[in-house]
Amino acid sequence: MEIGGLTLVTGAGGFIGGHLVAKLLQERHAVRAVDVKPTSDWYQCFPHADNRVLDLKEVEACREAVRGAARVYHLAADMGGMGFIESNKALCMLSVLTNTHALLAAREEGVERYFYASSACVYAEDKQGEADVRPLKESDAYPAMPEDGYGWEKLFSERMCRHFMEDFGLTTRVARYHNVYGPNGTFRGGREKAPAAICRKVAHAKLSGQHEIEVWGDGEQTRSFTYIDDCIYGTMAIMESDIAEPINLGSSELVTINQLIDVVEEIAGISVQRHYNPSAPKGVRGRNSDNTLIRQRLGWEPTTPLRVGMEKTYRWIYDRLSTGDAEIRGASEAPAVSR
Ligand code: GKE
Repeated sequence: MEIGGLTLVTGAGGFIGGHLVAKLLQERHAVRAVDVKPTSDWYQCFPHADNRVLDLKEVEACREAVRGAARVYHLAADMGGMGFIESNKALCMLSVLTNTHALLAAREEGVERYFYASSACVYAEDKQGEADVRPLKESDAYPAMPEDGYGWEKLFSERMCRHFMEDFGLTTRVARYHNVYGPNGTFRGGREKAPAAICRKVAHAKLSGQHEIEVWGDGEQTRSFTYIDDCIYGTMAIMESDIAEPINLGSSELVTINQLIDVVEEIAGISVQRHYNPSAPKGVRGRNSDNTLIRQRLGWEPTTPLRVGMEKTYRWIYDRLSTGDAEIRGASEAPAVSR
């Protein structure tokens, strides 16, 4: 017997979307999973979900996706790590079409709650100029100077969610994700983020016997990395909360990229020579999540230690590289979900 009404997840073929569908099904929700990619290209695809391939830049496709849904998790976006968003600013901004059309359709359908996946890329760049960065509070998004392209789309879409709530009464919830990582996500091809990229490079070094890797930048830039299980738990908690303003959803464990590499070397059991490439995409110098608000409002914050999450991520990537498997699992491989 399913719980509550139908839940729509857009971007369901992607990394975070796939994990969210899995969790919702596990908790016995009825799920419609939508992505623009064919299901054979989804990281996870579950037979028990109502899986649909739709281009949500089209408003009619959004109307079909939203039809009958009580809740919408809008994760669909054309995005990736720094290697992608620095060189695809227009493509990233076109994601504004999907959120705008999804909001229109959700309002028309009378959806009960609408979650929008925003990003730490909305934060003002002048607050992220030092490696020893002060953790970002939600108010640090203004005065606005977000990441070019992608960050502006995310910030604009946050405000669309706010005004659809204020003017039309649609209950919207917004979380700003801080560099989410974990298994069942991309680790090669250009859209990968640093955790998966470093796992791939070290795993390849181990498998090839060539113990050297390229590192983008000088390795002293800092980030916090959020394990996928924390992201999913926080996403579902924020959806059901009374938190009406955008809120950080991120780890507060700040590390340099060199320290990230140290962690992966220790997991892999090898050490690698590091070739630093200062001309590679770098993004901001430092970024960390201030979790004061989420602790106050939810009595919780992401706590999975980087070492724990990276062990799971590295093992998954190493296994794929060593067996030559693709990273996508598609409909055939995804684990069956007990109802
Ligand atoms: N992707 C990647 N690949 N990054 C590397 C690599 C590598 O091989 N080697 C070092 N880095 C460095 C990058 O130069 C950057 O300074 C840092 O790791 C993190 O890069 P990233 O994971 O690609 O992306 P960012 O954290 O800079 O930005 C991402 O933030 C997310 C939200 O926190 C965005 O690309 C979005 O994925 C998202 O908004």
